[in-house]
Amino acid sequence: MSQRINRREFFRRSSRAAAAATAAGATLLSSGLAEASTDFGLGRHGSQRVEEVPSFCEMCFWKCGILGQVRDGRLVGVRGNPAHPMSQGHLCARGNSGFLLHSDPDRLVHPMIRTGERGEGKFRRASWEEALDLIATRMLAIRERHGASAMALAPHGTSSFFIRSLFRNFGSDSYSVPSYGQCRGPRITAFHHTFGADIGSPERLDFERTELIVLIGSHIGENVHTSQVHQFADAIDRGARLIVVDPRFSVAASKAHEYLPIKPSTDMALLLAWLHLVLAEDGYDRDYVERYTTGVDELRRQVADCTPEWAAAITELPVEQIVHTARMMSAARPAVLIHPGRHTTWYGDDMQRERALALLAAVLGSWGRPGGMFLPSPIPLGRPRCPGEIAQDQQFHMPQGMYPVVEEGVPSEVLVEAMISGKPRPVKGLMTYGQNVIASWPRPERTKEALRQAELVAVVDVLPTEPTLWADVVLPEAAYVERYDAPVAVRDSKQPFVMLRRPIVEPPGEAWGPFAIARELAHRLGEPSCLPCEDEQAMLRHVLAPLAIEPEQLLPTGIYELAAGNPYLPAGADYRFNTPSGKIEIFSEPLEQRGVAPLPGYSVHPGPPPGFFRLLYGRTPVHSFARSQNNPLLDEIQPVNQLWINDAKAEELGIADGDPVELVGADGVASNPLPAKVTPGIREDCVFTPHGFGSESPLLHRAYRRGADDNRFITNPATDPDIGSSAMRANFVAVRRSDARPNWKPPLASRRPRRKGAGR
Ligand code: MGD
Ligand code: MGD
Repeated sequence: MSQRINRREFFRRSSRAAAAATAAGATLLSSGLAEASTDFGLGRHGSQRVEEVPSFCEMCFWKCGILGQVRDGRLVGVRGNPAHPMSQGHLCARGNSGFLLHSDPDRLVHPMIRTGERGEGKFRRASWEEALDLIATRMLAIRERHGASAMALAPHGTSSFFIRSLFRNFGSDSYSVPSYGQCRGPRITAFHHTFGADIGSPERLDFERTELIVLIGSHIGENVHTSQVHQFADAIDRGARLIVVDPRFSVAASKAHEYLPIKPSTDMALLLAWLHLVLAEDGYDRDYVERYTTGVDELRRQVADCTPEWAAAITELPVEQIVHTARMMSAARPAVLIHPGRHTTWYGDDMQRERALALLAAVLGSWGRPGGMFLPSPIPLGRPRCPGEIAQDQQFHMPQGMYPVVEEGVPSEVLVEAMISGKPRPVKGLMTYGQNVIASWPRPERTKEALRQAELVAVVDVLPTEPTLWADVVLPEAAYVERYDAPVAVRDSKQPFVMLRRPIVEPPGEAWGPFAIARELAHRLGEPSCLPCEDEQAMLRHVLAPLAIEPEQLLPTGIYELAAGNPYLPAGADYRFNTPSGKIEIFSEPLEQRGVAPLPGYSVHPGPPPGFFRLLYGRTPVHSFARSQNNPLLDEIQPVNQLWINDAKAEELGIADGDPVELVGADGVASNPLPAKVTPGIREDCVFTPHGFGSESPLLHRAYRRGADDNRFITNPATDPDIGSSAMRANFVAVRRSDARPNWKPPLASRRPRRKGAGR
């Protein structure tokens, strides 16, 4: 049994330790890890006493608090940090197992230089000096010949903070982030153009006070963001009602009061009909709309014909259910929490679908109101900027009128095209930094083609995932339990706070932390003043300086809580939204001026041809994207993804539950085998599988070719014309039984021996 301490005791011990350290005049950070870990309280791991070091997780991007457990200098486990205001001591399976990344035998531990062909994954060991010199020499040559923006960056994750600054100092505005282009981009831009603010990450959703939750494709429970899952479950326990719109009977759908098994790709019609009903039946928040919004009359005209009958024919949902759910929202307003979704790049009109969703929240009066969407707290954090950085808003030059309201980076499609054809301007080099561009960008074969032609491919990673195979130079980064990162400010929580990541154990081999990698590369690029902090300690002080707190104050618990702002619109006072009109912009003139529809409208998306299904994908609770499949514990729990297929369709195809099956694309390419989950809980026109399986990297000994890679079949992304994000659900697959021998063992749950008497 591990020793548990309650929250008060936790703080008592931590502050006592911190006080003792301060009294002794200890410079905790400069003397590093040893003091840091002994300074924090002791805990237990099984029967062993361990030191516990607070930090935060990076198995996904929710950043839950962890306590790394160290015994005799070895990392033996982690548990949730009870001081973390959001995760409050809870961790998911990935968070609990993530520490095994430290000892993964496949880890990248030395810099490497390619010896074989691109894609072969053949390397020789190199020194850091040689590897960095090679990257710098080629980057400078590319800049010399083609301009700085011909060197592109594909960053993701907390550690890419410094390299992004360095690239902007180098002069390059070519970067592509999946968190925008393949994830949150549509909602970020839609919410900015409506409320003058994003919904944030974590999403500022008021689960604590809501009366009605509406999930449109958000499969909370399979999509595991620990604190959000808890908040969701608590809200349901408390009696909040739940509407779930999903073509698949998801975990969340199983809790729903109203489940709408919508025809995939038709959510826009449902949203427009809901807007029509809420406005036509006077179910909207008239005072709020008059006071805070502009353009409701134009919206009323826009949705005049979007009757429930019209939407029912498109969505294949009953008219009565569309009407009933609209009335549920009107009755619960403003305490209606319409989840904006997170992976929002679906069908190609995604920015507009998110606008429709935002407008529904606006007319129900939910933005800035209890039970709806709350407001952020401003936290000024420093940034070790490079003095020569180009302006943040400088964007990759796109041809006139192309993706007119893209907000962050270059759409991956544009970058890949630029690497292959040199249009609209040449991109000759790519550095991936914490991003798997082969598993995460659509059309992976085209991405490989771009990598094949590049003058430089540099990969900074912790594991040899697919991009490594294509690298000229591989740099091994210290994993999240082994390094400092820039402190992270969480503004999007009712209790705002800052958290610290620090090393819990030494990195294996010669892996380096991100600050050292960026600094050393900066020197070689002739930018010695870039990242103007001497070392990591100075960096921490610099980032925290605007808050007038010292890094030592974060050491005891890893967390520093800040004064909270008002999460709701101030009653009775005027409020100016950060939009040109100062109001919530229902009709958006700025969009219209950029040639984008100022109000959302319906467009038809082609359906699957005969014999094909629409390929839907999503999350599975115990894995993250394509980054966790090599973890031995998570692999035990879930070694392979399953293919959800409708039972009637499966019968037609002669497929039984558990049979190995293959996906077959329009180009005839078949996937690795994966087990079928035959169920009435999915519509007949689509199949579903969790993303991230079927790695093509033989250097990953567990993950290699285990299960099917959804991304291999995303060959026809319908790029959003407004922001260039990759709509990934516009692809169709056939399904057939597979003759291949399954290369997975049964998942843990089905192997566990039954207890005597169980099930009687
Ligand atoms: P991962 O598969 O997690 O996804 O996109 P990515 O972040 O690219 O790949 C992360 C890479 O970073 C891996 O190579 C991993 O080994 C490496 N890595 C992990 N930790 C570290 C670290 O600490 N430092 C460094 N340097 N490297 C590290 C995710 C993106 O994918 C997102 S956010 C979404 S929502 C989209 N989802 C999605 C989907 O569902 N289906 C398909 N087909 N594509 C998708 N693309 C998007
Ligand atoms: P979506 O892809 O929008 O993801 O999580 P979400 O934002 O919840 O939702 C997938 C659901 O949409 C599925 O249930 C699918 O059946 C349904 N769906 C498919 N097509 C349609 C449609 O046309 N209409 C409707 N209404 N529904 C449809 C993604 C989120 O998950 C993200 S972006 C990240 S970065 C995190 N990643 C992650 C992870 O990798 N692993 C785990 N365990 N949790 C994660 N949480 C986060």
